Amino acid sequence: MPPDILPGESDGACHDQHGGGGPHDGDGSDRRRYGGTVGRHRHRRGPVGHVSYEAGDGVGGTWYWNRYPGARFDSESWTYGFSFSGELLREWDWIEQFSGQPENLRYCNFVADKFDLRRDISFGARAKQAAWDEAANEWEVVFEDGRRARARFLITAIGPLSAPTMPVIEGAGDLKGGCAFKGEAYHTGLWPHEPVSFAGKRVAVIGTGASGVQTITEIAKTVGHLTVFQRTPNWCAPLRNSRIDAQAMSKIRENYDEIFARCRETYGCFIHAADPRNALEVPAEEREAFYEKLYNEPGFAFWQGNFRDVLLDKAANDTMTAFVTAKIRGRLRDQKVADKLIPTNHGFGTRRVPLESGYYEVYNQPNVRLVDLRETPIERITASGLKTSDAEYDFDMIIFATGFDAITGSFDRIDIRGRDGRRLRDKWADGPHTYLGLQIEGFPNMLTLVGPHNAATFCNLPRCIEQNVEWVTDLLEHMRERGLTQIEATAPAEEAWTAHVHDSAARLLLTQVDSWMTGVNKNVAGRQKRTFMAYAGGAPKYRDKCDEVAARGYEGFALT
Ligand code: NA7
Repeated sequence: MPPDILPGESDGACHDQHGGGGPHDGDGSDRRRYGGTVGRHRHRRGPVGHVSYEAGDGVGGTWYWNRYPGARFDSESWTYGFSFSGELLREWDWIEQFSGQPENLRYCNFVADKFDLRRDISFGARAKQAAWDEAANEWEVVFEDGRRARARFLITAIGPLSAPTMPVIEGAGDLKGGCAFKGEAYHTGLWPHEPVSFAGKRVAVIGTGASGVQTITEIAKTVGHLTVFQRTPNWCAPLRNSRIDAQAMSKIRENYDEIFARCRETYGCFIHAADPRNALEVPAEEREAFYEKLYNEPGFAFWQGNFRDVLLDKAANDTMTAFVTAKIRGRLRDQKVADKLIPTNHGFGTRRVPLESGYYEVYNQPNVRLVDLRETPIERITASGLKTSDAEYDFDMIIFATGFDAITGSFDRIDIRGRDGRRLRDKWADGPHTYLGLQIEGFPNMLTLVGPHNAATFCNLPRCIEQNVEWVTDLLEHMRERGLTQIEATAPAEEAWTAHVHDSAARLLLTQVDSWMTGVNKNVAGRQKRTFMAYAGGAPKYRDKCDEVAARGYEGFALT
């Protein structure tokens, strides 16, 4: 007998692979102690037998792959950890407000050890194909190394930002190799496990998204000479990280219930809730004072805790953007460099905001140079460095911080075939079509944790992943109790949800800007057009909708 649940290849975050019905602490006192929020979560191994397949050689997902210097949370650590186990919350101490990658990976390993998860995970298994076998009512998954697995349910936990992309530049090669450069070359999302030294080296970084900003800031501390190649500047805001001492940690621990309850109520499950006022209704002086206060607060306070309309209304956004512009100018000695670093084609917060710890000051260093690729594009990567339209550069190392084929890329890299051999890639050729971002018509028994059209993509991820996992776990229990063996979204339900996803995004300013959030990746064929791929109605509304669907006996699904 095949196992009933086959979680998919998991190269998303560690929570992607471990949230799924595995961990349990079975301690009733935890539930009492941590009350509603934590008590809601499941304390048991999955409802039926399952095996997990993981592309990496260890747990951690995002925190396994993204080992680049400076990689860390942008969410407060104590809002990002798993909430399902009081015991885990009691045992784990966060040491920084925004924990760094090595500690995050240690956390993922701690969780895997504590709940004995490794015995259910097959590592080094990158899925290549997944096909629905109608006669057997099962999925068959084929992995790159030839392994095969069959299961009644296929649960994908493959991550929204887990398919790295190399730039389409002559000589850059692809992820498998072929780079013309003879020195050290790394992609931030595939960073080596061995230590990398920057001391005395001439280093190039291509890309200034969240990964580039973190990398640049960290390596500038030790690098010989750094050249940053920027195509589109991003608006960044200060992270304001700090240590968490024992006293602060025990306070956090006492407040976990309130913390998770607050996260449940906010748009993206962050600790920061939007201010109920509209920016332009507030007198200018008071508005500036509010911006100043938020700018000095840690994390996404400035982005997510701002006036309710700054991400919706251009005039309101302009006031916020002007405030940040002045801040950036004040941090840079050379205003010509400031001109290059300040975005002019989009307002603050309309792309994913990288949080930084001294990023702008890096450009005040005499050994750091910024090259604006809008003025002088890269023509090709060479054996000794790269050539732009006006100069040749020699380097010891090139770092590609060029991002991911976001949200659907991890699906596209697997040949997924549903009913009658229909390819998912073809079905989604003009953008994803899903029901609740969790299921797809024509692909029975495949459930997509943090899939496209799911609220989880724009979320403090573990919070939304836990919601996805609980919902899927309840669904599987519901089916098992009733002897049901197949679930599939109906076409009308899928159509309605897809339309609703598009409607939910229409009012956001960010839909007017190219970014991974709007499905644009100039390095991937077919990803030049904006296609909104996440649910933008906010996590609370999404959760309510999922609960309502379940309460109505999984309305919109055909269950047989
Ligand atoms: P991002 O945010 O997609 O950033 C990728 C960067 O690489 C961005 O600045 C791109 O410029 C740049 N890029 C990509 N291709 C090229 C080429 N061909 N030439 C020059 N520059 C290029 O990825 P990250 O890894 O930083 O972050 C992804 C998310 O992961 C992040 O938001 C967090 O949520 C976690 P462009 O903007 O396309 O002009």
